[in-house]
Parts: sequence; structure tokens; C-alpha cells
Amino acid sequence: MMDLLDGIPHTPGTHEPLGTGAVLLRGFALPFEPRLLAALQAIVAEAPFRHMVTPSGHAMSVAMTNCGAAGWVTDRTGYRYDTRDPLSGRTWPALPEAFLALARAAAAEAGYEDFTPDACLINRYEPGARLSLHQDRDERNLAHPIVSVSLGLPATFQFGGLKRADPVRRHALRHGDVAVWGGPSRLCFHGVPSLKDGTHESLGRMRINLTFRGAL
Ligand code: MD6
Ligand code: FE
Repeated sequence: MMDLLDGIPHTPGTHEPLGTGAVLLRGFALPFEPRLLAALQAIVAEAPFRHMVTPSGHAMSVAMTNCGAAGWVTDRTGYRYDTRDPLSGRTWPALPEAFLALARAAAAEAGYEDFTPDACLINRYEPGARLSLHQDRDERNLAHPIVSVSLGLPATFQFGGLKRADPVRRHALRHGDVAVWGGPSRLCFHGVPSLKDGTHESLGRMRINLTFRGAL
């Protein structure tokens, strides 16, 4: 495990179960923070955050960008993974070493050995932004887990069942928390209600979420 962490000292935090095959690793990303934020800056200089439009024509309140071999995009024609950024026509920035190291270490910590993501969707929430209940089902191989990293302002995570109408539980997501999610709960409905206003000491007035997937 240490090799995956590049020698950075790491104190494992608590594991909080979210559902079958889904766990929240409290503070797991904290040792990676400086490298994550530096890499993020370089990514958004190449592929800026933008408010994508859903197939129904609404601009999303969450701003998004991607890195990796494929990026998740939505427009009037639907949701998909695309190897190119539609804004620039260029391929997405590569997955930075620190992103890969964190995703692999978190997946292994949760019991998913040998997870190598090929896509990272980066979500930026400003106060008031929200993500309504949805399933992540645009990935080709649903056997891969998803690794989801929270940075900046705290948020509430709504985690439901396999049917939209199933009851939903709420979990706090704080700076440095990592959710790893796969197996029987891979297609559970989930969402993030409207972000509360506040100021985070390293990110200011926003929350950033990195979700790593095996998309291709
Ligand atoms: C977010 N996360 O935390 C939104 N999806 O901002 C997601 O939609 C998500 O955290 C799949 C698996 C983990 C996630
Ligand atoms: Fe999701």
C-alpha cells in the first residue's frame, strides 16, 4: 500500500458504511490535499469548469470538467463519455499522478483491489448548487467501483436504493472524505441537495467533488 501513497504518511481514518459495497473513508484524501489542489489548477487551466446542459435543455447548477481518457458530458443529445472536451475539441487533460494514487489507494482500502480509473469527473458546487437524485449508469463496465472525493465546503449526500422512490439516508461529506462505491450498491440513487453558503480555508466559497470511474 505504501508505494501507492508515494511515501506520504497516512493515518487511516474511520470507515462508515453507506450501503452494501459502499463505504465512506473519513479524511482519507487529507494527505493528498496539496498535490490534488495543484493538479486541479493545471486541469482547469486547460479544460475550464462549465455549466453543461441536460437533454431537457436546463443548464446544470453544478459546473463540471474532466480529466482522463474519457470525460462525462451532457448536451441536448444526451449523456455520454467523450474522449474530447467539446469546448476545445482537444482530448481531456491526463489523470494526474496524485489523482491516480489516491483513487487506487482508496479503492484498495475499501476492498476493491486493482482499480485503475480512466475517467475523472470534476464537479464544482457554489452555494445553492445541487445535484438531483440520479444513478451513475453511463459507464460501460459497472463492475468497476466509483471513488468519490470531497474537497472544500461540507455537503449532504443523499443515498437511496435501486428504485428512485426508495427511502434516502443522509450523510455529511466533509473536506477530505472519500466514498468508495461498487458491487450491489453501484446503481443506487444518490444526490446532493443545495450547497449551504460558507467559506472553506483552502478552497473558499465552493465544494469540489472528484469522481473516478472506469468508463471505457
Ligand atoms: C458529489 N457525487 O458528491 C456527487 N456518484 O458531488 C456523485 O454523484 C457520485 O459521489 C457516484 C458515486 C459517488 C458519488
Ligand atoms: Fe453520481
